[in-house]
Amino acid sequence: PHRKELKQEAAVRAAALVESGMRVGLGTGSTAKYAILELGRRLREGELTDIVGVPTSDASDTLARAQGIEIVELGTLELDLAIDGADEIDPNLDLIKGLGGALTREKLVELRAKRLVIIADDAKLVTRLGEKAALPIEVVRFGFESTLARLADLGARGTLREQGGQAYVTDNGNYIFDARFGDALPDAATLAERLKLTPGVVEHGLFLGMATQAFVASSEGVREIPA
Ligand code: DER
Repeated sequence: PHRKELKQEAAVRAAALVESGMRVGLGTGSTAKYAILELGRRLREGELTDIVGVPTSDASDTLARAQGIEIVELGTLELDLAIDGADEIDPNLDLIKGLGGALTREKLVELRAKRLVIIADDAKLVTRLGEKAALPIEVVRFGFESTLARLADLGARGTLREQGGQAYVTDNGNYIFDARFGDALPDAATLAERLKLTPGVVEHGLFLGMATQAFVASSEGVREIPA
């Protein structure tokens, strides 16, 4: 099957965990999109009722509303389940996220979920975070050059994300720096801490100890982690 069907299958498995009455965190990206579409289908076919969604991006907000999902503000809500994609998944279910530009709202929503279900194809599996994907770091626009210099002092090498020849701007009005740390990378937890202590940094794409399970699709089918 093609990558599209793989993503779709993983998304259907995650959406099947949603029960009527649940409060659901709605992820962002091409895989999370399938989960939102599947929730819409289940609602339309009467399999599900009375769910509310908290979207992690303007794009997912628009998509979810179009699917007939009732949208609510995060506020101080506790969510039953959040479903989202990832850029990298390591054996401990630690993640790199943010290639879709929604990392800050994703992290804020997903920290409020009792369960964070990750959906992806097997291309996202790594043995060590940083093997394949850059680490997205959201920075405030004001003085971003000096923030990038502070990140370089931490060993970061990378580029300011662009879109259509302009600097990419997140839903929160910030920029994103896609960073690589090479082998100088301290362990993920240390790096996460150092990034949060860096003035000008809003959030980073290390999602450590947050995911509770993952559905990973490959040509052999959908694998659940933990098994
Ligand atoms: O930006 C994000 O965090 C997305 O979830 C991204 O990491 C996964 O997007 P994809 O499902 O389109 O690969």
